Amino acid sequence: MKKVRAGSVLAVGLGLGLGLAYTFPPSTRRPSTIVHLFEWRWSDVAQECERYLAPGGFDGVQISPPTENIVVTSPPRPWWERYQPVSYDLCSRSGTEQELRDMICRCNNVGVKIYADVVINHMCSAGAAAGSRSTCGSYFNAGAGEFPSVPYSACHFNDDKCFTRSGNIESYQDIHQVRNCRLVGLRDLAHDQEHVRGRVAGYMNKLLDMGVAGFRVDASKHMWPEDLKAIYSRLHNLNTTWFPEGSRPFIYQEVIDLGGEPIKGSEYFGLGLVTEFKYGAKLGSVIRKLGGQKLSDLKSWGEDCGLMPSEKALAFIDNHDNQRGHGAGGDAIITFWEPRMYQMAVAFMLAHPYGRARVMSSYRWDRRLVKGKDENDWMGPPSLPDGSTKPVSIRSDGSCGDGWVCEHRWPPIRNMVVFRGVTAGEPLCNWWDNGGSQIAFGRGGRGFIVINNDDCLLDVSLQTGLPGGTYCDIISGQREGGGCSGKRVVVDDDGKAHFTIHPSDLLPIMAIHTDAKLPK
Ligand code: QV4
Ligand code: CA
Repeated sequence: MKKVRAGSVLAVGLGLGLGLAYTFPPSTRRPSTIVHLFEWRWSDVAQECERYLAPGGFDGVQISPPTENIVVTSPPRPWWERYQPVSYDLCSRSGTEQELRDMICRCNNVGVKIYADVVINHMCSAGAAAGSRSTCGSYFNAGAGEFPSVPYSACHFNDDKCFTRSGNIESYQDIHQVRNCRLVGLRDLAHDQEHVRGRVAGYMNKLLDMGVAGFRVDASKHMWPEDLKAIYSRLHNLNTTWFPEGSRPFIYQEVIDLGGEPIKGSEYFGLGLVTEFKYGAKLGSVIRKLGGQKLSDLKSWGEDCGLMPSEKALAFIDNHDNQRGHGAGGDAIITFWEPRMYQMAVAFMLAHPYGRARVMSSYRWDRRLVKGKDENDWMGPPSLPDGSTKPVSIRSDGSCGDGWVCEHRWPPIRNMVVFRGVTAGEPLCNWWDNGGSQIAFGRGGRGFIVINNDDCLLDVSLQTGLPGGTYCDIISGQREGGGCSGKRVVVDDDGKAHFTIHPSDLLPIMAIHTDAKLPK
């Protein structure tokens, strides 16, 4: 069961970088935001749950694929080797099975759920040389379809169902190729077979029994919905050490659907949530003002402007693929490399009621753009000379060092996660815009945000819907003790307040909520 989190003092001093201890507001909110701790080691995830994510009101962590994968040496140890399983043994660059088990236990004990990224559509590349260059040392012979540690053999793959010359997916317009042929040469499993369904469900059930609360299902587009349904139907309920009797796994499925293909995300709605890639692509293009788009166009944000139904959507600004040009969204996607626009996009996502929100937490790499393509898009996590992943270091101001970006620790993003929890369930209201790129909206009587993405001053009195009082702006600072470390906003008794945002402000955003209200 989720333990009630009292307000906690964040010992790492996230305040103004002055080493001030930051006190999260009392847990009067419903945690709802997932953070993808991409490539983090299990021991670091466990510490982050205890020291930061629990007091910060995060709902859960998406962890990188925990299964044994091929060790790729050329290029040297790319991040994507983890999307090439060679067994379902639980040892990877993030740690051993015991470390995984320990982390799941520690995170659940403080009420932070774990969602595992599971790669179940395929095994490793058919072109991989036979051997035991794998993270646990298991032998495999991909060319022959032999993965004895599972076990899988040649008959457990779709070779007899794929009719393209290369054996790979050659056209996304052919739904049979997309499901039955190899995604970039990866051995494609035959999920219509009892043995394969049993092994996949067995792997997922082992994680559930360890305490995992759900899954990000990789490459879902490449599996038939009826096969996934058969597999999901075998999944255990969540572990009752931490979850109510009969709780079911929370599933969100990676299906890239920007339109233009016969396979639609809606085919998977009956099975769980679906990643809404249009979210980051469209919001990014609006914030970049591509084609004259402006923030006031977002008044109809949601199903009315072509997104999938909110209750089915896993919303995100960027993910581990498209932040490096691998997934969908192209140049519209905004990432940590452009922090001002990125925080505007994340703040909007966390303030808006649409979907289940996931925040990316990345690492820096030596990006080398040549004709718009990043030659180093393969680079793996910060690592030591022996190839092992570096621990995540936390600086005195609460930020991360050693190449870890920790967007989830950037104060405006951290504070907007709290905003999302405080306003959970509250409807969007009091929308205002200037017809350009200055907008504002409230969330019931609990929160209000103002964004200025125009090149001119925003200086306006607005109806916030909030109770009268003095509030701390949680973008320029936060409530600390009896005061505000950033701007203050006075809401008068009829809910109106005056907002001034200069286009040159560090972040042209202001946000207030009832947990950031000063005592009378
Ligand atoms: C190369 C050639 C192939 C050839 C093959 C032969 O490109 O044409 O057949 O060799 O062996 C890596 C390399 C890729 C290589 C492949 C196999 O980048 O060049 O193929 O390995 O050796 C990640 C990376 C891929 C990576 C893959 C496996 O993005 O670059 O491929 O891991 O290591 C579609 C899908 C969507 C998918 C997205 C990337 O619909 O589901 O493409 N997204 C998910 C994950 C993503 C992951 C995979 C799926 C595969 O988010 O991270 O791909 O698990 O849109
Ligand atoms: Ca497939």
